[in-house]
Amino acid sequence: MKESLNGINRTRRCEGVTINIDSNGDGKIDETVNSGASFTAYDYDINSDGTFNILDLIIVSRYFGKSASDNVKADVNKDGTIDILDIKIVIEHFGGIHK
Ligand SMILES: [Ca+2]
Ligand SMILES: [Ca+2]
Repeated sequence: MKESLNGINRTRRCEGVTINIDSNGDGKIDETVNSGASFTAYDYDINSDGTFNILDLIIVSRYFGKSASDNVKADVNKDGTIDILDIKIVIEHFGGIHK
């Protein structure tokens, strides 16, 4: 398990993420979302245990599609919705630690 984690990109860049959405599968981009947000390490340690791992990912996944009012920490990029952008941020920091 540890070896497989070594292959994960552990970049700590804290810039927004851009996702193109083709909701009807016609090959045309219907919507482009750019969070444009900046983050602190604390923001994506959802369970506040000092590490970024599957437990944080599970929490965000559990609230997928819900609003920030359901779990303010799971809305990692603070855009009001818990969605793929928040999961992406947690994955980008997967395996990291902070103090
Ligand atoms: Ca954590
Ligand atoms: Ca969000």
